[in-house]
Amino acid sequence: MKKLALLALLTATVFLGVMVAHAEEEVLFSFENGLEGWDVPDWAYEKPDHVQKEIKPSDKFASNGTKSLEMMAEFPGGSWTGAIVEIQQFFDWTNYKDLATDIYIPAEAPKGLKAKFILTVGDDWKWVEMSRDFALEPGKWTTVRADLLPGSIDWKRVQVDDNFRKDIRKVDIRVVSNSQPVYSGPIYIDNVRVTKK
Ligand SMILES: [Ca+2]
Repeated sequence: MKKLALLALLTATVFLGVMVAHAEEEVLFSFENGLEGWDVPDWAYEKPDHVQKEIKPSDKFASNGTKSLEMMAEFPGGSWTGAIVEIQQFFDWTNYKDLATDIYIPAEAPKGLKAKFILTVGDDWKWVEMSRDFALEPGKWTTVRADLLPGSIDWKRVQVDDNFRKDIRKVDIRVVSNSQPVYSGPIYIDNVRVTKK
């Protein structure tokens, strides 16, 4: 009987372990195999207030594995400018609670750059920006994280519900200089991930 109880306890422990593992993060893009489908949208090359120059895989910095996406940008200062990268892919994130990525700018880069996610959602391809942004710390990885749960207030002018979560069509990451700072150089993006509920 004691053996049975012990077996039951062991089984329960293993089961619990599996449950905990399920709550972990799931890496979507780590750029270990190139750009993995990420690109700069054509319109962003045509708009003068968009200042990304080129993107490529890099092994200079990584927050997951050994490689990341390097985006070169030239923020001139004096007005709003943004640098953007995008993946066009369908995602159903009904079973996930948040979306995150890590962004690195070199130690010699200025303070003041800010980053956020933008999603394209649903049949009408609605452009949905985050309602807040994350200040990038020179010389450090900064995690940009957005709540995906129903009722989330992380997204502008949209009701986050299961319809929103299950029909994501594009994910964009945008780094912005709002008049300040001036910066010409690389921005490294890695470890785009979602966390299970
Ligand atoms: Ca990586």
